[in-house]
Amino acid sequence: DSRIALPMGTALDRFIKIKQDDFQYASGELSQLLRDIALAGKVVNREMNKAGLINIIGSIGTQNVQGEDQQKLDVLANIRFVRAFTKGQEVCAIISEEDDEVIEIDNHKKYIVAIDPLDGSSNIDVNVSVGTIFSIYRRISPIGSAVEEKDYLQKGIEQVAAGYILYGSSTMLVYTTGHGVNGFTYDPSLGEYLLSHQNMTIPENGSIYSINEGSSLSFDDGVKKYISYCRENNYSGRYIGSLVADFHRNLLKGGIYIYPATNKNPNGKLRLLYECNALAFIVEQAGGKAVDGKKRILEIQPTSLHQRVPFFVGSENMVNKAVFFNENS
Ligand code: P6P
Repeated sequence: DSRIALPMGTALDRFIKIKQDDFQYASGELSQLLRDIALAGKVVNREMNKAGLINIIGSIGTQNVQGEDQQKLDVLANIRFVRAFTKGQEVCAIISEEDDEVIEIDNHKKYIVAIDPLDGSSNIDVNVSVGTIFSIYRRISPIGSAVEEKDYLQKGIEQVAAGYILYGSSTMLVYTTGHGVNGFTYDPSLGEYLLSHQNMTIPENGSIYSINEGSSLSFDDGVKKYISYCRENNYSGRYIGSLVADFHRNLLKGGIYIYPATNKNPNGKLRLLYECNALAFIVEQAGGKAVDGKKRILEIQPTSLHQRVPFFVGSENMVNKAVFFNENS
């Protein structure tokens, strides 16, 4: 059984060390940054578990850059992750769903982080799993200079690491540094993430499709035809309404998640920089595929911090079939 109960620190070092020769950067700094993320995830996890008991559920009356009500926990999560990156001293700038502008930390550091601190936060007060999604890039401009647009509008193929934390029936950290995908399950009794899913791969076929069919009338013909194809093949519709939870289940079992263009969201709802690129990197590293309906997500040149893209992600053969219907409609 590949489930090795190794403390993350050891496993993380072990994985980073094994890959040291392939690693372009001082892996110690990247592994430290991943530890900073893991630590912030422990804190958010603790607050999440208390959410039902103390008054941090529900919105605080403010809205984020997306015009979405900010739930108290997503504001708290944003504070925790920004603080972890500031204290961790590895990051020069952060792009967060919760902040309109780039958060500049320290021009003398080399890593850029794009993060959705708590995606699906509207699910918190109904006790449905939510998640943190992050991407890590190496800055292009010289260390010591001011961070520039070219540093934080990099294509997804430039990511040095990406991952998510799923706050579900158990809390899991799943990430890649470009050498496969590994999953760590948090053990609160030890305060450690234990390596529970080594070298995760997504089945190339699946029979689960995840899409909000309430928007069907406004789907493009290609999407409508693909959904009909899923029904004709007796696939199961599974849509939690929380991207990380749907993505994670499909990663383990095989499946496809689609958030296409709709009347309400003509470019889709999900954001390229801190949602789609990270999950696209992970799914490709696990043997799957991620496109905007035609083009590989990781090759899209970002033009703005909070831009949205249509998102088709999951088992390779399922994504290929969806693209086929898109291109032949
Ligand atoms: P809809 C949550 O707000 C989110 O960003 C994803 O986690 C989720 O998959 C999607 O939006 C749900 O959106 O329009 O189907 O309610």
